Amino acid sequence: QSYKVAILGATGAVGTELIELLQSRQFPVSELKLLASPRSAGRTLTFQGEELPIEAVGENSFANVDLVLASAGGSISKAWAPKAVAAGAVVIDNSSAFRMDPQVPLVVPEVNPDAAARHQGIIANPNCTTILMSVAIWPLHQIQPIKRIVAATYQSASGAGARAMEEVKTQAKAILQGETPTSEVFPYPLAFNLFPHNSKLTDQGYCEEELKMVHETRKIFGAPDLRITATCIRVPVLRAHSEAINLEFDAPFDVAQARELLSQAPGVKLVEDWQANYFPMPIEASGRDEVLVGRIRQDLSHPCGLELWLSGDQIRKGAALNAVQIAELLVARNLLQPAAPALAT
Ligand code: 2RA
Repeated sequence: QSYKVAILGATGAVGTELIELLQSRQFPVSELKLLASPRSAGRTLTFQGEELPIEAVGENSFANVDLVLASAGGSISKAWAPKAVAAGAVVIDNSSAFRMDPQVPLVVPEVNPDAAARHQGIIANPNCTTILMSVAIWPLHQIQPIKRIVAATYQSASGAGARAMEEVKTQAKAILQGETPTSEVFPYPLAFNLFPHNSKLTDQGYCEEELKMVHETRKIFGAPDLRITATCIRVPVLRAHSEAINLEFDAPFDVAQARELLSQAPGVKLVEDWQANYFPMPIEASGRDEVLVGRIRQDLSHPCGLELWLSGDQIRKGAALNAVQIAELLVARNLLQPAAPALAT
């Protein structure tokens, strides 16, 4: 069985990673459509050795398409995902547009794969920080329900797209040459600097990025009362997010047991060499599928607290890989039916 797949947002950092992953993971693609904004139309991208044209997304873009992988921002997903579903496609959406819609499953395959079966045409890919944290803490939550999470994130420029990655490099060069860096993507220079995530602030004093971790984690875990707080910081790193996570349980969680669980957890690679003071770093997480987890230790301020540190590739497991793994899950569970071939007229 193979599927006609469309990538909406094919020219973005996540879109190009989706193309690479469909190829490297040998997803059964019978035909690939590359959809983007009109300004990208006409360019080509290579898939399985073939130069494919990038088309401007339009009313007929989804005819006979079985699966759409969307990563072009919330407004594009809102405009086109319902039309793709109406045309018979299943949409895996990387934007935040539908994540909290009760009819839309929010899925991390290592955590809540069964939720995918409840889709009614759209499945939402969680925010990158939520995916990376969920993969790392779910194995612990299964042993002892987590009562409270305190997260601090160190988010790479890639979360704001390919232009942001280029900008931080240009800024660094300018500073090293004694010039004043300029900023377009971010309101402030990121090179040799850091600042609270500049997503919209709410009246609770939290930004939208922080509230995504709160609400999305509760939905994925099916734990509406899970207490979570987050502080999200943009840091001058290219493409991997890191997170300092503090977990509180009802009873003490044995550190050795936590380490053992995470050493075998799906999607996790334990990175800990205490003698060498060697732990997860974004430069080592970049380009990898796994979430690197380490520095697992007893919280010395609370007998039922546990601390851990993680780094994960924001573009890969934080977005494109998780979406492709959801697609693989749909295929494995027969939840993706290829469109009936159009009857010859
Ligand atoms: C960010 N998670 O890092 C958001 C969007 N990818 O900015």
